[in-house]
Amino acid sequence: MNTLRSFPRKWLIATTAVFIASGLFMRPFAQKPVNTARMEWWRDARFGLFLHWGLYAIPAGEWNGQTNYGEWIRNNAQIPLNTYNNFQSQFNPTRFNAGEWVSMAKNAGVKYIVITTKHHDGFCLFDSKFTDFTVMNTPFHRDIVKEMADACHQQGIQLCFYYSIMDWHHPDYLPRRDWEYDRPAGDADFSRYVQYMKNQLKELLTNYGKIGVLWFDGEWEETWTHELGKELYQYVRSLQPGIIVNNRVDKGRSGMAGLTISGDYAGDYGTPEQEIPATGVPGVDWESCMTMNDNWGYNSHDNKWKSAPELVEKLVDIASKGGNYLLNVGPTAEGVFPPASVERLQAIGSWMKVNGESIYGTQASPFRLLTWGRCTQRSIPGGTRLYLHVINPPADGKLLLPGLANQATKVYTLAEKTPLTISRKSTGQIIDPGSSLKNEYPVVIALEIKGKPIVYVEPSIQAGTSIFIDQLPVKLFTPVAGAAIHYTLNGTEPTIASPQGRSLLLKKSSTIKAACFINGKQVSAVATGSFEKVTPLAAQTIEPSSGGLEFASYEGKWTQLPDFEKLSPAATGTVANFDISMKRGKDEYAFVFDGFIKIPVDGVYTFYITSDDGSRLFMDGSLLVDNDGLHGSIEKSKDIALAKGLHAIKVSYFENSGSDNLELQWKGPGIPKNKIPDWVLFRK
Ligand code: FHN
Repeated sequence: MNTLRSFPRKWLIATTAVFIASGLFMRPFAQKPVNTARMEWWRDARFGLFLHWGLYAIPAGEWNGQTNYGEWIRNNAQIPLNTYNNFQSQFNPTRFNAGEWVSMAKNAGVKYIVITTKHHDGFCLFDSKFTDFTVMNTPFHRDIVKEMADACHQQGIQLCFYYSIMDWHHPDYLPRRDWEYDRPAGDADFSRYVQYMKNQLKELLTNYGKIGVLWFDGEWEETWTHELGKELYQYVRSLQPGIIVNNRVDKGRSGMAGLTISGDYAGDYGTPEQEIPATGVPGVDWESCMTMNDNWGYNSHDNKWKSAPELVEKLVDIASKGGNYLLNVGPTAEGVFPPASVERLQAIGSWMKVNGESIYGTQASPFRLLTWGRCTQRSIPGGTRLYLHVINPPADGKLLLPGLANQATKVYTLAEKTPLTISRKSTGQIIDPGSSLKNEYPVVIALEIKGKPIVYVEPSIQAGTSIFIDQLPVKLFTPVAGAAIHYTLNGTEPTIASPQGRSLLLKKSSTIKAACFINGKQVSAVATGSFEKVTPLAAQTIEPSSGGLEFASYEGKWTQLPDFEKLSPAATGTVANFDISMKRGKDEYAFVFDGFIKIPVDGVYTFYITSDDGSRLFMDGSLLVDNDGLHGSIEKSKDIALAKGLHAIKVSYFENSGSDNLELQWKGPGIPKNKIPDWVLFRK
């Protein structure tokens, strides 16, 4: 039953013309930047397999009784180079079969494979004339990259190369690990190392056929520069002009969030790691790389496996945002995939065999949010096919497509082609999927519509903060040309009789509800925003002795912030700011900073804490921002209303291993977001 015919067609044509002519589509498609035709195969692929394999598979995560290492084992267990090099004489993956690996990937629905040709430890899985630290000088004595290249070519899978800029083995790489007292820099020459990399990249891009992607990594150390990154990008493209290069060739990556910051940074796509962006970014290519358990390299003790349905949901979520999914397997020292990885690849393949068309070659969702799942889309003759991935079936079983204005022509389950019914309501269309939703994996429903999607997205409610002490300006915005926004301030549903406008000034706590109306009819879902008027937290009545903070440092290995009350500090003292540079080692340490911050005027302040690994920010004794956990560099923030004067501020932080950083920023009345300056910090 399709009741769209009751919809005023003349109106629909008029508004459609306005939208398409103005290009003001309610939700932009993932526009493809021109002159990057070479990326089309990669965009259509959507799904790749990451392989982290090397000498680190031999210890398999264990060293001196500790079992939580991965491919960083040489660094994190501080294994001297001469000891680590012994693994080379043990590397003999007799069960390795490139054809089997590629078949498992292909049967899982993977379209490209990224293999670590050289990871940070410097060991090469390929035959190189520029070092002996390769697989050719192991008992295995076979060029693994060559065998992978042949198998990929035979099975129609695009082979791609991971290559680490950081190199803990090459004598010319700098910096050394800060614990490598037995390996001084000596006459190390970094420019000689850069030439070594180029020599190897020429081998990799000359001897193994067409390579799809050069997946650089390890670009974060200070010796690698923006200039070197731009130059290396051009060098790689000169060897294979059609190759794609990720953004880790240069210095523009925004930490683990992975997208490229603005500037002339090289790299064709962003590389979120172990995370998926909250939304897609029209016209921006990106690929989320993720592990199946907690490690990239094989760890025989790591049984924290994500379930197969969870992995499929990540694939669906990523594709609905216009991204690619690079899912990792860490093969064992014998040369096989861990059984748990094999099981998951097979399960994903079963789902992809039936639903792969909802992933491959699709574009991002035209909807801002679907509470019950995700959506992808592809053009079809005369219209568009929307793929609706039902992940959390709604309680009433009805699937609302908020703001969808197009006429539906067909609705059916993708797997069984079972016809379904669709009906219209003022704020969109509703599909009744009947009993077809009961499944642990996403169920895909195909909805075919005429033309390009026209989605009247709900208005966005924009304000600087969610709390205020006096008054708060709020903007109501919609990309829907020709729409009026009607709103209420008391949490009731807006109607055509509700006030209309785009700019508000709140003077009391309010719950704003706003919707788009065209020709007197509501066409979008309702957007909600709550804003609270609060009293600023009173300042502390203390007389600080001097500037700066008190700090206590601790040493130990944690995966979350410890209870510092139960620990004895390794050192204590005073410091001008939240500064971890006086740490004793690069890993396994923690800090607690205590003091007061001088708030210049009554107002709402936003505090930001960025850290790798975990951290917490307390204000006047209460937890304000919780950024705890084992993670890459992540920023979290919170608003708080503070009265003028001194407020107790405390920050706790820990670093487990790998990269480390801690940064405190603030924003407030007349203060743009920036680092908290020394001169507002005081101690007793
Ligand atoms: O340090 C590497 C890590 O070992 C792994 O290769 C990941 C995969 O993207 N990249 C780096 C961490 O960001």
